[in-house]
Order: sequence, then structure tokens, then C-alpha cells
Amino acid sequence: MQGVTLTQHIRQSQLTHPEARGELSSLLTQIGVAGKVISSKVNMAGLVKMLGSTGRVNVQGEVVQKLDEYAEETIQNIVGGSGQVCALLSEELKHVIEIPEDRAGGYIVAYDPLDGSSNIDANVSIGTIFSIFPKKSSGVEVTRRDTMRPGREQIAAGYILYGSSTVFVYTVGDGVHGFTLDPSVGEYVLSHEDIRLPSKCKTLSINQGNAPYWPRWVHDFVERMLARNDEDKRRVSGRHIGSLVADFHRNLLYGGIFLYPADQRAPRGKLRLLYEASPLAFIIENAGGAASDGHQRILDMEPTELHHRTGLLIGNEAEVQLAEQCVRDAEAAA
Ligand code: AHM
Ligand code: MG
Repeated sequence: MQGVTLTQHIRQSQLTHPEARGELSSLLTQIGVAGKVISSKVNMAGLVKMLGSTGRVNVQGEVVQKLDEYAEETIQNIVGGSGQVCALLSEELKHVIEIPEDRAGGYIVAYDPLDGSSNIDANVSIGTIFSIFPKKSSGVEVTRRDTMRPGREQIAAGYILYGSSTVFVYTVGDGVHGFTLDPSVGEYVLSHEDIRLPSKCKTLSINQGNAPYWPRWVHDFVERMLARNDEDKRRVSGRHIGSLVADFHRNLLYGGIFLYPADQRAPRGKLRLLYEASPLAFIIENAGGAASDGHQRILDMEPTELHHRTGLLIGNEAEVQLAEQCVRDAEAAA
């Protein structure tokens, strides 16, 4: 095996990052370990009876898949047992998990254990998304001040994508780096150093099936994007997987905008601020892009509840601004 491993890279960024202490390096490494465990189960899912649903419905009202449950338990065991966290916030759980004092550390991790669950049984890419905050309140208790945090207070965020290969992407606020899991040795190796979002927005990612429920501005925005294509050249292409983490990763590498706006079916949006929008917004800003709910920067949004939902427009900054302009135009015309 050749190249820089994730562990080496994390240690290196710890040396240069002012807030990163050894504990953060250890926590990120443990998240990587949880990702390896989940990845191996995802790869074997069809063989080890891990496809299909558990028959349960989660706090979001969504059917829990067997792999959702496995990913949740794996993160609780490995990250919760790392000694570096005092609380875990999961998309799958109703309440915060507080880590007992004798095993608690100084960080809070919010996560979506397996994003894109509706795609699991079709072998389509899925992933784990995570967000890390330093504990804010003094004292051992975990308070609302520690958990209800705007994304700008994140110290690190990332995701593990279980796709054609398993990729770990993270930022501690000084660039975005991607690592590919070499399954023959069980190590993540640096494959995408200092990812910068390409300047051209080549991809438009949105679930067209929601068009009947979209507010006016979304139709305007989509029309304006598609008007960039003419007989001579297709400048914008539609790509939508239905796994946010996979749609995001492709757009991060190729340039693009992903939208899941609030609409008539989901008046507050479908995606969750703490587990999906905020971590990906932290990553996209660190790669030179932007993220908004249509009115404000995602990283400035204050969650009012654990499962706070939001509209999400994320990708190239110019196109996110264009979408915000469409929102303002529609509001002015109303
Ligand atoms: P999940 O975390 O339960 O998988 O839900 C989030 C997913 C996103 O990955 C994806 O962008 C979206 O839900 C797709 O929803 P829809 O089927 O409404 O387009
Ligand atoms: Mg999700």
C-alpha cells in the first residue's frame, strides 16, 4: 500500500489546526473505524440477510431498514465508546444519548447513520454523515446549549460514502480531503487532496417527481438552469440518485447544485438540519461552495428541535445565489 493514510492525515491536520487536539484526531479515527465496519456489512448485505426492513418505524416516521439499525448500533458502540464524546445525536433516535461520565469526552457528534436508506436494497450508493461540535457548557451535564447548535460552531464534519468504493471525506475547517478505503489492507488512503468545487455548475440534482408540490420559485430556477442548454451545447445535466450523500459527493467532484426545497408535501423541508444539511454545508463552504435554505446560510440556522427540518440548496455559490434570487423574485411577485 502506498500513500498517506487517514490516521496520518488527521494527525497532521491536528498539528496545524488551532482547535484540534489529540482527542479530535482520535474521534475522527474512530468514526473511520465505524465506517469500515458498516462498509463491510453493506458490501455483504445480500449474503448475510441484511437487506429489507426491520418492520419498525423511526422517529421520523420512516421505515427502519436492517442496515439502518446495524449502522446505528455500530456508531453507538464505536463512537459512543471512544472516550471522546459526551453526547450522540442521531437521525434515527428521538432523544440525545448521553455518555456516562466515566466514559465521556469533550465532543458532541450528530449523525445520519445511513443516509439514502430507500436505496439500500437496490445496491445504490448510501452513506454515513457526521458533524462534530465541542462541548459548550461547563460542567459534566449535557445541556441544550451543547446540542442545539448552529452549523458554524462545528469543528469538523464529514461523510463515508459506500459506493463503487468506500470513501471517507472530512474537513476540520481548513480544506476538504477524501480517502478511499483499500479493502485489502483495511486502510483509508488519501485519494482526493484538498477538494475544490469546480467553478462550473454542470449538474442539477432535484427530485422532479416533486414538481407538482414545488413553490413557484423552484420552477423558475429549474427553467433558468435548463435555458443554459442550447442546440450547440448541453451545459447542465440532470443527475439525481435519491441518496443525498451520493448526490452531494458527485456534485462536489464535478460541480453542481442539489436542491430539496420546502414544498407542499414537506412545508418545512424534508432534510434534517443537524444530521444532513449542516455537516454538508460545512463541507461545501470549505470546498468553495455555498448552502442555503432559500433565505439564509444553512450554517447560521439555529435548530429549534433535534429533528429540525429545512429546505436545502447546496453547491456552486453562483447557482445557490441564483436560487435565492428566484425565491426573492417569487416573494416580491406574490
Ligand atoms: P434518509 O436519511 O432516511 O435516507 O432520508 C434522506 C434522503 C436523502 O438521502 C435524499 O436526498 C432524500 O431523502 C430523498 O427523498 P425523496 O425520496 O423524497 O426524494
Ligand atoms: Mg438522511
